[in-house]
Amino acid sequence: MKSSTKDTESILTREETRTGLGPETLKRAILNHLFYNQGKFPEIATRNDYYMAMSFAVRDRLLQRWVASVKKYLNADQKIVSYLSAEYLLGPHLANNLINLGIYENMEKASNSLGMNLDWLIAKEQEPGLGNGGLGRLAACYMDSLATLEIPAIGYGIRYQFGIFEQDIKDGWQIEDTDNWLRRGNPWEIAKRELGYDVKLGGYVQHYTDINGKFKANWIPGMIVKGIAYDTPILGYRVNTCNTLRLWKSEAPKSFDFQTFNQGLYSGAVSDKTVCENISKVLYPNDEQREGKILRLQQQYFFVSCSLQDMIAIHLSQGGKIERFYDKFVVQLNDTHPAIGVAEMMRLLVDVYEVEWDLAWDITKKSFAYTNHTLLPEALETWDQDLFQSVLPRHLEIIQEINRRFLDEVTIRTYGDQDLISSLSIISDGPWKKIRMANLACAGSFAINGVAALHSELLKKTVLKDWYQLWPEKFSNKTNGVTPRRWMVLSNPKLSSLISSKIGEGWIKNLDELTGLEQYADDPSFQQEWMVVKHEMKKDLAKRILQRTKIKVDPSSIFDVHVKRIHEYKRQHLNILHVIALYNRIKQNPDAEVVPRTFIFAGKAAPGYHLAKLMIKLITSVADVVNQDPIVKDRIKVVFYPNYNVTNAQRIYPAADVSEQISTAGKEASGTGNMKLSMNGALTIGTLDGANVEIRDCVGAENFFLFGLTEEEVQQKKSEGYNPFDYYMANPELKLAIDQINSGYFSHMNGSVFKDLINSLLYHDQYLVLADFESYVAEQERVAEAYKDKQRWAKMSILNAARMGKFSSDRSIKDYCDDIWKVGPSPVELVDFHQKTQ
Ligand code: NTF
Repeated sequence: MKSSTKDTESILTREETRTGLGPETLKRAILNHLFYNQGKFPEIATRNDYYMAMSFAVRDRLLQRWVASVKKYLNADQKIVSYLSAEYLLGPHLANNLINLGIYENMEKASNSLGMNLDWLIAKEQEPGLGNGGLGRLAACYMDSLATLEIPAIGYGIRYQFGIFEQDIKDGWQIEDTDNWLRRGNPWEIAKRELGYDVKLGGYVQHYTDINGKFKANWIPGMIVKGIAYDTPILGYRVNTCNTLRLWKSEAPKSFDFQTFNQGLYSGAVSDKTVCENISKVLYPNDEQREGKILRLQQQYFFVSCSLQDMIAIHLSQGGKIERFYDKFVVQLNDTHPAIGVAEMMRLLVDVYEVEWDLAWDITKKSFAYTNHTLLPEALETWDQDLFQSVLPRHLEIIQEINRRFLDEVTIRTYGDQDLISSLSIISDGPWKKIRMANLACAGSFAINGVAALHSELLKKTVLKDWYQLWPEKFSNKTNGVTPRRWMVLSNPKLSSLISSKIGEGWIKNLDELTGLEQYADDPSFQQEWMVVKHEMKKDLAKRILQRTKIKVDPSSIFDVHVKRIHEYKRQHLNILHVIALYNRIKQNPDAEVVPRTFIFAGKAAPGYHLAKLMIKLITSVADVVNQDPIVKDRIKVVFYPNYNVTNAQRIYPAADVSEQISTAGKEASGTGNMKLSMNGALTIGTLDGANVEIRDCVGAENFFLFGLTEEEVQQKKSEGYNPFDYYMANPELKLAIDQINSGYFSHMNGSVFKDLINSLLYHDQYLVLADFESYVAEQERVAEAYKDKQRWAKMSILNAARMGKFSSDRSIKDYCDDIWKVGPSPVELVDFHQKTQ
């Protein structure tokens, strides 16, 4: 029945009442949620109640767009990008969604009229820390860009009950606390209780021949876990596209095993439930370090199996044929963590859908693409074959069969080259066989990419050399990027407004437009405005530093920022050795001219990584001495800002003058903090590593502080037999610094505290800290010199931001879409649901 004009009007008013974006409507929506969802009223509502009510109000607006997007994807024969990642380091949703919806100001008005401060409410959110570092944060930036570019996409992952631990510092040491982020509920997720998949684990495989004489496998599991979907809508910037992040929670198929219960074995029945729930309980806190534990393999298989079952269900429900799975989905593997998907896809096709092996392998290879994120050998995942078999007995058989056929092909192509065959084999030979996940990913994917130009080149020369030799056409580079929505608009609103006042707002969606700022780089009044904003942000950070660490820092000093996971290859110890050298210069000559500097460190160490934890203790110990020494007269300060996470990163980047990107060349695959800092006007001091190389190319060598050995020089030095002790003996400043640490100068005369760290530097130094020390210190002098010239510094800072267009994750995602996924935008129209349901 056609509705009359009057009806349509009332429908529209109703829609406006429900999901309108004006301040009055938003205010009413908040109150409605407060009353009818939470049973609270203003007199008794807590700040958290208001945060929840506001989030629900925002979520309603997301859902309106989400439903329209999902409908479109179900109907259109549009391909969907499926991003498989064990980690998503999302950061808080509320403010981000306000920005993407374009209602930040309106919401501010709404909350003011309720007597609430929007910033307070935003600060109430417990951020979902479902990732360790760069890899997880990249997945989050990519979800933002996929939606903003209107690309149909689903992100699949694990709904960890406990994300990355919270870090505290006690007596200078890192203390870990569990991250109970769901404690107060999560307004951003929608549990799809009815949407679940069974996942088998353990047990054994029976083989039989069916009535048609076909050879069949029947996997009898040791246990079955249920994966329940929890969906989080991910809205793009000022578009209607709202994609899905689908995270799986593990549960027991039935909450009680009544048979066991009736026999009086209550604890047995409950422990089954516990075992199942354990799978999605906690994120492994290791960055760049594989964890060969059963639970980790179970986690990986669990989420990948649920996700593939889900994709197949979606495809078939739309009338798709299983043989044409790859027309509907392209599956991107975010590192090897989801690489078991290759074997699981084969199992589903062959065992469940009865597809012939060759066809199944063809379908699989057309569906998967693999991104490598590291060259570090300790991060390349392998599984002990025995352990693997105990968890996934059927997959072991499948991998053996994939490998047998695959090596046959290699043998033919290489005329039986034994070295190649054994390096490409998915299962290593030798007495302790291992399943090599990178090899499984490479064999099962049609595309393989690295995450920065240098990294992709090194992949081809080192870890994946033999793969490149045989399948060069699979390889490409996709340099990482970051979303300017979160990392500029949201975290640095003042700088963003200043930029927009000059060049309009187009840069937010098209970051290349930042080049429009170049014409103002020499303009003294713009320089002045730029530096005023920077100073404001430094004052804000100084306040927080004082609150959090009780250390008073001077916002006029250089804010020299080294924030990232703590790892030897990232070389926080190189930085602190420079701090000690500066300190000694002041001690030796108290009147020496020193450009005041605040060294700001932040980052978590993996709980089991002894040397990384010692590095934190060293930083805090040096801080204790330097910050208090009257001779220093506050000219240098050292701060370790605890609990580095997305929320804290958003506060630190805008205040940074100097960005420390000082990894040993060839070790940092890309880095993404380097991009965020530079976008916010920090100048980089860095090595030719990861994306630093491309950042320097873009911003210009004259706007970048370069030091250190190149990757080739690193290799050369190592092959010549690098001896760190020679460097220690040859450089008096370095020797003094190390001797002081050793003698207990920074640790109440107890030199043994740092023994392991010092020994590792003096006698191994695999990351060439000592070899790079001299060149680092010299370059830091140039940094200080440059900072003295305020105009020059301002110009360099402006040019850094102006030339960062390439490092938007929008550009990265476009590259993936064009070269790998072959998927284009599919704009979404808002639907009037009331009219539809009349
Ligand atoms: C990280 N890799 C790399 O270490 C970073 O350089 C890079 O920026 C990010 O990935 C994102 O690409 C890992 O965390 C892992 F797991 F691969 F080791």
